[in-house]
Amino acid sequence: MTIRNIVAIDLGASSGRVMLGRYQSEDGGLTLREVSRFANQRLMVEGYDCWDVDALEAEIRAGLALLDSEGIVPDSIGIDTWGVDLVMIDDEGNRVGLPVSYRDKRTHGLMAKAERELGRQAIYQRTGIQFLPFNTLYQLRAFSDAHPEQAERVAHALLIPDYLSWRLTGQLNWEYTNATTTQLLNIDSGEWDEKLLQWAGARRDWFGSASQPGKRVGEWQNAQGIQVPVIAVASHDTASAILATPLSGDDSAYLSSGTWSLMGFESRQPCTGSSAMQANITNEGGAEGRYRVLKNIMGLWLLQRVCDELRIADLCQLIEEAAQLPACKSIINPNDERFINPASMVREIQDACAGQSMAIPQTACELARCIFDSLALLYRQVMGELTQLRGKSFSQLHIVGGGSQNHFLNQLCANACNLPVSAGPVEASTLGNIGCQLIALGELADVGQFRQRVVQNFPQHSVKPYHESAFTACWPRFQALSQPTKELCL
Ligand code: ADP
Ligand code: LRH
Repeated sequence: MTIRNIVAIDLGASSGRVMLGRYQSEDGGLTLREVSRFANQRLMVEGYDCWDVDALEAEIRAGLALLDSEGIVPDSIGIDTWGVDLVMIDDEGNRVGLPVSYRDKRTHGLMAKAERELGRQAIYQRTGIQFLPFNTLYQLRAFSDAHPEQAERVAHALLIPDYLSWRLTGQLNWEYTNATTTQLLNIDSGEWDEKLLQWAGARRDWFGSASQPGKRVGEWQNAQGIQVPVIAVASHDTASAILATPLSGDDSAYLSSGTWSLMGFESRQPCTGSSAMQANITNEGGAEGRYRVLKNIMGLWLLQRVCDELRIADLCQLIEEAAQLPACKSIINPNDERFINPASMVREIQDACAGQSMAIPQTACELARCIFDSLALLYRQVMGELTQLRGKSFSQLHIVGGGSQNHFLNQLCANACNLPVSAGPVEASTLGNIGCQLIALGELADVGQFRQRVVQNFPQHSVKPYHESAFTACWPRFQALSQPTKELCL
């Protein structure tokens, strides 16, 4: 029996984990074991909202050391994380500036400035990437405007997974799927776009050419001096999640549900026409030349913040209580930019409801119900945009990620979109990370074969839609509400 031990380091915006995948070549059996799990917390440094990349690195090394202490030598290691954020280093390998988070306000106004100076259509045609105010394009401009003396010292700009794999191996790499999230990669050439880099105040030599997922970047050395290959997987967590989503054909859509909800479909061709731009649909890079045609929805971030503020420890009970409440008493547009990082999410939701003369949610479960109904309505809206773009309806929606454990929200989503839902796998990003390594090691032929292994080893939960009259009744109101609000993506 040949067993492969594959380590996936999977960092989401809310938590990170070191996971061990054990794959049996003969029967295709795949199991997952959580080696360690840790919170990913942002902290204020010098007035900036930052990631604690040193703490994350320490957690990664601790997880690898745990495996070491068990005598497990991995066949390979892969790292995936959230997109768009980066770390700068000088030519001696010291960090330059701070690892600022995409939630920081430093990019305020810069997306509008770029549109004025370069043209919205020109930026979209060059990149095919949605307009999000925190894209790396705007983050780099914020950095170079505020700290020109630091920009002078930069030798390399590394996205978070590339930074962490450099810390483990000493080798530089710029992985393609995550590079596309920057809005700096030219969609036609696959190279960094000189004009956009120039606008951002970034030098071309800060970046190397983007590498396709599956490249062996270097080696990490364990305590016994054994060299373990580090593979640059589809290092954008959403790319990894989609890689592990068992899409059952061209008519399947996906919803990667975590801090963010990423709803879309897979395509061999990008969708960069005017209706795609109008709807702010993105074309992020996927494995094997596929595009992830999708839209960002602000997702369970709203709930995470409410739970933190109200110190809710039992999420399952909160969901259960929210499910008992009447539907659609208060609704908001979750993509309103006011929810990106408000001082208080509870107050922001209450103010948004008051501003629309709606019932003001007071308790944690009323707030949760408002978030769930509003997300479901936004899912319906985005599903409509995707359907229109494709010119063909979908027959199924796959919900993956931590949020797929929320059976109540899965049901609301099925009802709102009027589509059968298949929920799971929960650890989709981790699995996609492992899948890419198995392909790189020659254990599996391609993504299609890996998805068969996902179906074989990780059961999914089916949800049938039923008619929800409250959604039908408040749909016009939601549409009216989401028109004039300042959308994160518009
Ligand atoms: P990220 O990768 O962005 O950090 P995850 O995919 O880990 O996010 O998903 C985190 C979300 O999953 C949480 O915000 C929470 O709403 C949801 N979640 C986690 N565990 C459960 C659970 N047992 N039941 C329902 N929802 C859950
Ligand atoms: C989800 C995610 C998403 C990005 C956002 C920054 O974790 O990677 O795909 O848009 O974080």
